[in-house]
Order: sequence, then structure tokens, then C-alpha cells
Amino acid sequence: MALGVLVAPVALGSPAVAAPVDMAAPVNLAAPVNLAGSLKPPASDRRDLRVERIDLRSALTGTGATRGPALAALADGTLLLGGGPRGGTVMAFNPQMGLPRVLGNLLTARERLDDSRFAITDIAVLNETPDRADLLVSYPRYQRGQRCVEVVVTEVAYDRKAQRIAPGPAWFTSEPCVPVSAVQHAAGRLLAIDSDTAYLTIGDLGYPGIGDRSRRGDLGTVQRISRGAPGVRVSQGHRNAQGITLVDGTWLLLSEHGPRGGDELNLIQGGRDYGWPFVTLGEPYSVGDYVIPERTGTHTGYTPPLTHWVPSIAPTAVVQLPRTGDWSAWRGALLMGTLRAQSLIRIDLSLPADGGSGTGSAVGEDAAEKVRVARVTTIPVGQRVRDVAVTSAGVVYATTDEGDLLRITPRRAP
Ligand SMILES: [Ca+2]
Repeated sequence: MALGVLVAPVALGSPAVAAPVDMAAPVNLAAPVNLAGSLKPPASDRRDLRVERIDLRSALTGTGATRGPALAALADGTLLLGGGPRGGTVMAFNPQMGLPRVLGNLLTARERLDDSRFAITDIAVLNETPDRADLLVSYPRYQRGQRCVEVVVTEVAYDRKAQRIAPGPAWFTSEPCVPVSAVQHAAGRLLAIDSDTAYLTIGDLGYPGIGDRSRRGDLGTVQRISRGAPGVRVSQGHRNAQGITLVDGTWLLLSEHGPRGGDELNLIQGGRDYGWPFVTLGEPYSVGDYVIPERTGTHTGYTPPLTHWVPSIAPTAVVQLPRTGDWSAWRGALLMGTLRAQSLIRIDLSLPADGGSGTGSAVGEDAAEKVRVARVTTIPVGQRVRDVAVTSAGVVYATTDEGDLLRITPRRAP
């Protein structure tokens, strides 16, 4: 296994991907963006990115259906990985050399089942110096006595001189604890806002009672969490939000998996309900599914997504590309990973010129209504993209379920 060796850029061709889709604003929800067609993209779009592959198989969780590690970047370009064979291992990795270095393990064998989904779901950096970093780490935790699962966020101190981690105070534990034989839809994605605050996504955990607001508690929500304080619910009605990012320091965006299609990109506004499981733009569920949506093919009555995908692309992490340096020609576009579509999705937004009147979930209603998706472009990479991070030097990295770290840079002006 040639770990750490840079391989030649992959050929970004794939037999089953759609052409880039230009979407007129406003987005017409009756005209879903179909990414599962058989058209080959124009060659020019395959040349937008240079993608190098670095072997990272030792950081995978599970056998068979393996899961790529969670990913975060420190200021000096060191990458932090969460996962590994035991699911709860935090590792440091310098893409220029060597194997990932194990810093410590956060999950005991009793706190998980032997399933690749019982793994660290995200890592966020709260603050850092050359000697230490304060991290937030999220994961689904199995309560063996009650045979149920909860989403946990804990602070972790990373001693960079000793190269080890120590768990700190727990920030959040989701309720209710959901009885399961295998976890699904945990979400658990983090976005650090400052040293004391972060946003957290909590999926529906496959909870059959998700349609009962009096029982579902924290499930299907975005929470604003802080050290030593209860979480504050920001929004609800999210099925499985695998990506969260703050665009231009103002617009809080969420990517989420719909059922049988109906994957969404949402602009988060405080207090809103984003519809799950009452409405979905996906297709009807079958008898035997854990929940049957009340209405399918519509989003009426709930805050609609900025755009959506039918059939499913299974979107994961989303980052905003730097507006300066090598990426400047991309003008702050978003780059989003996908599992099922095995692609990176470029999303160009049209944002109001006057900006918002707040930050994240506190943006003004009038300004939020002007946010549009201007263009969606699919860039196939041929692997299931689990997490994406951008370094302060402007290099984008992505982890995959196949065990590669992808190093992504712009090849030329798009
Ligand atoms: Ca929705």
C-alpha cells in the first residue's frame, strides 16, 4: 500500500453523468435538475479541476461498505481525520509525507456497533496555536443498555507537541435516544462560528416517530451549540443534513439527503420548518419504510430548498471556494461532495448586492428571498465523496469511501 504517494490526476470521465445544468432564476421547483441522465459533459467541464489521489485506506471505517473519514484543516495545512477501523479515532495527516498519525480514540467498543456508520461524523476547529488546537468532534453513540443511538458533540483538546488528544466537556447530546439495530441518518455535521459557538446538524436517525413534533425532540434540526449551555434550535424539518457552510460570512447553507430523491440545498433562516417528513420533492416511499411522507412531489407549506435533485445524488459536505488566489475565477462558488453521484457539484449562487442584515440564521427575510442558485455543474470524480475541506492556502481536500484523499486545485479559469 503506497500511502502518501501522489498519483497522477484521475481521468475525469464517467459514462453516466449529466451535462452541466444552467438554471434560470428564480429556481423552478417543478423542473428538477436531473443528474442521472446518460449525457457526457462537455470536455471543457471535465478540465476545470486537477484532482490528485493520495492513498488513505488506513483511515477507513468498516469492511465491505467502507466509510471515508471526517476531515478538517488546520492553518498550516495539517489535516485532521476522524474514523479509522475503530470508528472513533482522530488522526493527523500531512499530505506531503507518511501515514496518518493516531492522536487518540474517542469511542469505546461498547459505544458503537460493528457498522461503518458508527464513526466520527465531523471535526471542527474552534481555535488553534502552533502548540495546541481546541476541536469539536461529533459522532453517533450507542447506548448499549437501552439499545438506542444519540448524536454527541464533545470538545477535544489536541496537544500538538505531544501529538495526542484528550476529551474535554460534552457540548451536546441529542434527545430522544432512538432505538435501533443500526444507525442511519445521524448527520452530525459541524460548523464552527467562533471559539465558543458552532452549528450542528442532527438527522432523523431513522426514527419512526419523526412526524410527531411532540416526540421527535432534537431530531431533524439545526442547533446552535455553545460550551456550557443548552443547544438552541435554529430550524427543523431536516432529514439528513450532511453538509453545512456559511457563505461570505452571512448565508448559512445546508445540503441534505431526501428520501428516494428530493435531495436539497437549503438556505437556513431561524425558526423555519424545512418540511421533513411532511413534504418532500422525492418519490413516494414503499411499505416497510420507517416513515411515509405525507405528500411527495411538492414542498407547499414549508420553506422550499434553493434547489433540489431527483433522483438522488446523496450530497455531503459543502464548502465555499476562496474568492482570491488560484480560485478567484470561480467567484466564491460552492463545491459539494456526493456519494451516489460520485461527483463534485459546483454551485454558483446569485446573492443580493446589499448583502444580508445579519449572520447565519439571523439574516433578514427580504435579503434571504433574493438568494438564488444561478448554475449547477457536475464534475465526476468516480468515488463517493464523504467530506470536503479547504485549507487557508486555498487547497481543497476531499475524503472518499474508497479510501483516497483527493487534492483538488483549479486547472484553469473555468
Ligand atoms: Ca425540505
